[in-house]
Amino acid sequence: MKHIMTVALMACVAVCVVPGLAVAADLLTNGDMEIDAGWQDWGVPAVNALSTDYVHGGTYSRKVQSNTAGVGVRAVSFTVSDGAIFNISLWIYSIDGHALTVSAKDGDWVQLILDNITPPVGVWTEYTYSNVTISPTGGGSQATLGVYLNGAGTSTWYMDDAAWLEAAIAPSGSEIILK
Ligand SMILES: [Ca+2]
Repeated sequence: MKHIMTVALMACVAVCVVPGLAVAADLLTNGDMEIDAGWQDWGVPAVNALSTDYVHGGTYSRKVQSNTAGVGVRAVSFTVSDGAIFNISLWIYSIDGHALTVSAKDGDWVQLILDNITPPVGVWTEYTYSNVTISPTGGGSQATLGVYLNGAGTSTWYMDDAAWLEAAIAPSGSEIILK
């Protein structure tokens, strides 16, 4: 037991007190879609609601129905820092396989991600974007992540387990001090 505690303490010395070692923190509000908050209309979708129809994790997902190109839902705006690097991901379940667009904006509302996808029907699919870098002046409070209908038509889809995480930045050797 003493040995285990010593190892744990050493791990904490190495990880917990090293300045600059990034710990991933999700900047999205309600990324797991478990409550009715954090996701607002982008345009005027027919449906933007908490749902239990199809769920990736937990009890709820967010149901979206859009009948208009460019219309869907997005995360309530949040703040990112200049030059920050993020790993962004979300899960989508499509009822009809209609083309959608995954879009992310930086803190100045400049496009970060613009990914036109054709989600498969009836299966949860993860979309991941690694090492997405905010420009040296791209910080600000308008960052968002959203999904909208790509092109004319109508589509119903579900979203769950979205995350906007600080990318872990490996410290240089000189920053690690083991005692
Ligand atoms: Ca969920």
